[in-house]
Amino acid sequence: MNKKIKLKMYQDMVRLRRFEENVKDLFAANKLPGFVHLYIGEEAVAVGACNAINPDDYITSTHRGHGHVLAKGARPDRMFAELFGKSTGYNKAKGGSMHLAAPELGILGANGIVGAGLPLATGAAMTSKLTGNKKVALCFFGDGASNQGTFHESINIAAAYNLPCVYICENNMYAGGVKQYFDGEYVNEGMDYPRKVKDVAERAKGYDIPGVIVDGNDVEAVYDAVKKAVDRARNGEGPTLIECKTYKWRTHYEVEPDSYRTKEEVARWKALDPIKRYAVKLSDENVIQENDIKRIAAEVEDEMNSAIKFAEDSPLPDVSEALQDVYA
Ligand SMILES: Cc1ncc(C[n+]2csc(CCOP(=O)(O)OP(=O)(O)O)c2C)c(N)n1
Ligand SMILES: [Mg+2]
Repeated sequence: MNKKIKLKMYQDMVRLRRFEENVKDLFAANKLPGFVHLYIGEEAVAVGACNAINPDDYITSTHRGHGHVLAKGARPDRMFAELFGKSTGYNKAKGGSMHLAAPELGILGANGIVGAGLPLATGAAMTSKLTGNKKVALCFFGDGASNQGTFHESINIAAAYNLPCVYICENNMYAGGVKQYFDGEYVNEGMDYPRKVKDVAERAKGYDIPGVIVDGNDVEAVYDAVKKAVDRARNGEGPTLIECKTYKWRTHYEVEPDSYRTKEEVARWKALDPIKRYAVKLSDENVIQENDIKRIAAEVEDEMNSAIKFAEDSPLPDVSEALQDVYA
């Protein structure tokens, strides 16, 4: 991996983190309508994965989607505008946080329906196969979504037709407040957990496709696994299921009480901060110096401040537009 990609991935993770820290503060200040689910702590997954594909490849996302959308190349000013409900947002304020979409960038949408991105990505991969456009679809979804019927139906058809789709499960250990497995020895007695298998990747066996487990807080490990799966998909060898073990630092959605997990558990995962870990690794490799870290932080600060200003200064949509671009 060359130095340029490493530096870009570091900067991208800082951009995702600062975008969302700003969303957190703006939401707390009552400046954003609706709900927000934050991705803080999981940045290595979106950044590692999106740097392993081409700008015109497809992604589908989730209710926790700001990171995927930003990592795939969306502009923070138009993203903030969408969150603020302004007419300059990617979807003229009709998408908001959970339905941010930019098809012109291959971003087929964040999605408020758990598991709904899986058939969309599979359909995009089917388009690619039928038209021969050589594009690959990356499908981000959560551990909870892997218990939905859409997961099984989508992977079944993608496997059967060798579709160019890479299924990326972000196992952040919880679906809402429901723990997916005990973070240590796995003992599932009765109804403790909503899944019998410890690892989601295990389910790949049922579809005869590769199932890979990756440290989701290690951006290069994610990049390598996704690159391999993408090359395979582009060569017509079919889909891969990649399970990234990670953790959400904030609670399920902003302002929900964080009552379902211990402070010690959260602290243990915060110590595995994907951004700090990568800064240490890149300094050890002499790829990055202290002044680069400061420069990147300052650049990202400027980018986010002007993006927020753009959103704040933008007009609200006119009431006459209320029924435009509405299909259902
Ligand atoms: C079909 C459907 N069922 C339930 C919900 C309510 N809901 C929203 S997020 C969520 C948990 C999703 O967990 P996971 O897929 O692990 O994603 P995470 O929030 O951990 O990123 C649930 C049950 C929903 N939005 N859609
Ligand atoms: Mg989850």
